[in-house]
Amino acid sequence: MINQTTQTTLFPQSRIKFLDNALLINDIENKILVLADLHIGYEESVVETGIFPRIQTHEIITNLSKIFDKLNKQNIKLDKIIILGDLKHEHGKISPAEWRETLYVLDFISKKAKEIILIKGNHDNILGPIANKRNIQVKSLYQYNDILFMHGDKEYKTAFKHKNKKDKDIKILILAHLHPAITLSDEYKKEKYKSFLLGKYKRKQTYILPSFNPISIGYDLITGKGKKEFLIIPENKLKSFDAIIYNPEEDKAYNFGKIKKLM
Ligand SMILES: [Mn+2]
Repeated sequence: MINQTTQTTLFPQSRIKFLDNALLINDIENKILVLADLHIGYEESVVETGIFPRIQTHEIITNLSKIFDKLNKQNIKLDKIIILGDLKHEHGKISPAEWRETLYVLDFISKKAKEIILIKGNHDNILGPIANKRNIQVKSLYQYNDILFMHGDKEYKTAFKHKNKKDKDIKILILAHLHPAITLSDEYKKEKYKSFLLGKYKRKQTYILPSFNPISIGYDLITGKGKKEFLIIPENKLKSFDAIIYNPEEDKAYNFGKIKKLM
C-alpha cells in the first residue's frame, strides 16, 4: 500500500472494529458482523457488454470465507450478521441468477451466525420474496443498543415515528450506500482503494462502509469518479470525514485523515 505520513492504526480499545471490507461489533454480549452493498446480480446487468466474467458471487463467497477464517482464529462466534442494504442489484425484477445466487449467499452466511438481519436498500424493492423463502424479515433500519444501522438513502426520522425509537438513544450511526473509495498516489503510482469513512453527522459518530461488491471499487471521493448515489450526508460534510483503508495482508486499518486534506 502507498505510504502516507498520516497513517495510524485505529482505536484498539473500540468495540467497533474494521475487518476487511466489513465491520465487527465486538460487544461482551453480542458479536455482530456488518456487510454492505453486495449487489448480487450486478454482473448479470453488465455481462452483455462482455467485459465481466461471471465470477462475482464466487468472489463474494471467497471474501466472506476470509473474514470467517479470521474470526475463527480469534475464537469469535457471531451472534448476528447484518446486511446493510443492496444485497442484490436489480431494482425492478428478480433474474434467475439473482434468485439462485442471493439464496446461495444467504444460506452460506446463515451457517455462520445465529441471526441474519437484512436492511432494505434502494435496490431492495423486491428482496422480500427471496428473504421470505428463508423466513428472514427485511427491515428499514435496525437498532442495537446505541447503534443505529441503516442503508443511508433515506433519513431515519420518519421511520422513527412509527417505531417507538428515540434519537437521543442513538450515539453511533452505521451507513452504507455511497460505496466510498479514495485514490492514493505517490511519485510512482496511483491506486484506488475501497475506504471506510468515519466522522460526525447530527452529532453522532458515523461510519460509512465500503461496498462488499468485488467488481466495482466504488465512488472516488478524491477524483469524483465512479457512480455517485444520493446519500443523506451531503458531500461537503463528507469532506470532513476521515478515510480509513483496511489492509487485509497486515490485518490493520489505516486512517489517512480528512478527505479534504487528501484532495
Ligand atoms: Mn444503495
